[in-house]
Amino acid sequence: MPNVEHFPSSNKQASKIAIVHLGLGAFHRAHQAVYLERYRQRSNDGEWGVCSANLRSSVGLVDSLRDANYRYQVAEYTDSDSVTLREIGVIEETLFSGRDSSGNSEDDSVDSWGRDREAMLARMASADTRMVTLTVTEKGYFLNPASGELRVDDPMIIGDIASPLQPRTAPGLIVEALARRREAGIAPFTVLSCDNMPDNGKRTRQAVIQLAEQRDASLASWIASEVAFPCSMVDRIVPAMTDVDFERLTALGVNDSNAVVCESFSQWVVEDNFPMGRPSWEVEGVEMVADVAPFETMKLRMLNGSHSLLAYLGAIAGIETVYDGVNHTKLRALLRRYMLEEAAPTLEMPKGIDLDAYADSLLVRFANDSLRHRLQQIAMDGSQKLPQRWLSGTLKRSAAGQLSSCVALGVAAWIRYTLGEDLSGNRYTVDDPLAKRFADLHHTHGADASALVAAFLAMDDVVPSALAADKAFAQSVLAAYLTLTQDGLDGALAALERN
Ligand code: NAI
Ligand code: CS2
Repeated sequence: MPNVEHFPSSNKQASKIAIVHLGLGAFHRAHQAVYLERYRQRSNDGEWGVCSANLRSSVGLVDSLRDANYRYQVAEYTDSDSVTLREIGVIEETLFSGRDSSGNSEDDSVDSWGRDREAMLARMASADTRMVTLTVTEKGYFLNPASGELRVDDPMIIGDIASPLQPRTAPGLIVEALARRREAGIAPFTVLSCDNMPDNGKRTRQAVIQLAEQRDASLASWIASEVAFPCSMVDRIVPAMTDVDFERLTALGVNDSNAVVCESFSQWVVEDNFPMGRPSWEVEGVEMVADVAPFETMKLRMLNGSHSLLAYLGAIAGIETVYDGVNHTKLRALLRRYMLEEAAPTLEMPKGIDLDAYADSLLVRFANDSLRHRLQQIAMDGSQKLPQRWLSGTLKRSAAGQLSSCVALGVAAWIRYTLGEDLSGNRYTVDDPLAKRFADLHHTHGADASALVAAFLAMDDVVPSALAADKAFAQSVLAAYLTLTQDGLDGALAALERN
């Protein structure tokens, strides 16, 4: 039995709702909500209650949190010997605007949406709301991952352009709520993205302004001049809950279907640009800085880049979790090599940041024996993740004439992963907005590895064309793909060691 520390939620009166959060998933419950709960308890500041909403999936969570009077438990594990249980009570309302589907359905008709959409828009347009925060995953911004431009040809965005008063996307809801505020003479809220994207504030701004331009140029220029979109770097490993997690919590006396398990580590670095005010959350360790970019790039390339490397190589080799992967001696060595030789040298960090120590600390976090972080979860949405995790850094190295062999192996594993079948022939679902395109490429080129690799590298909305044109890199991806498919993971890792 681990050592358990309990922190009940405060019994104070409900806080005033000043934050609307879009994307009520596991991460929001275990990160932002925890910072706000701790802040509320320490400061007695009841001004920052949260209305947390889902846009297209997990209606069950929205309703069951409401039924639980918006209280739930977060279990923070240092390791299997030590856990902190926190009750969170900072969420004051939950809403659901969309329809519960796989979340990727492209044929959702406008009519099937809208349960709490008006309530959400009213909440966002209310003068009490000072901040809208987001964790809607990378694909929830509808941006081309390589160029950062709004995907105006996406069916969901087409729908929001055609029916701006009944928006279905996060950018659409923000544009409509801002239009209502402008119309009513209410100052705009601040928009804070907490998703794993480079320049996440700037990208959110791009999505919102480009969508607003489709509707009303003067609204777009009002947003451009009046709305703050600070960038942020968020970090805490919060895996999707499994049956094993719920069983462990039950053994600790926690019977809560809305509970979340996470690591004890947590970090939040935020650009200090909040014209409508913000909680003084720095008392809880939130780092308020002028420029988030170096920290964000470091985390995306080192932590998330390692995660994706493990995810694709591990998933096709039948390895289930990050913990299992990092305990595979050769995979662990690959992660170290990738971080120190191919990620760290691409970073420009402020003085005092020790990237060797950062790499070591990440390997310790990945080896947390209480987290069942499934590689299939991390492998999801690769088309939206790989540009910032691997490819932007690799492009920089390529321009300097340097070959990135670990990334080349990762790209080969990703291509093989998108077949939907591991190296032993076990099938799984490829969860990615481009899954259909991947399937078509495998169908057309499956018998010709060289053509298949070339076709994947030619997807210029994922792979920067200058990198695809680097012959040494393309050759290295092809060689790794052939070794992986012929000699398996061990063969590919042995071949890399010889390089
Ligand atoms: P989750 O699967 O528990 O929740 C995903 C959330 O995104 C749900 O609220 C879902 O409704 C929403 N969503 C998905 N597609 C959407 C779309 N197209 N439009 C609007 N909403 C959409 O995932 P979790 O763990 O909450 O992670 C969400 C995001 O948080 C990640 O993609 C990442 O950017 C960020 N994050 C997660 C971390 C983690 O360890 N779980 C750590 C750091 C950041
Ligand atoms: C992971 C991240 O799911 C993924 O792609 O790499 O969610 C990772 O767990 C977090 O960024 C850690 O902060």
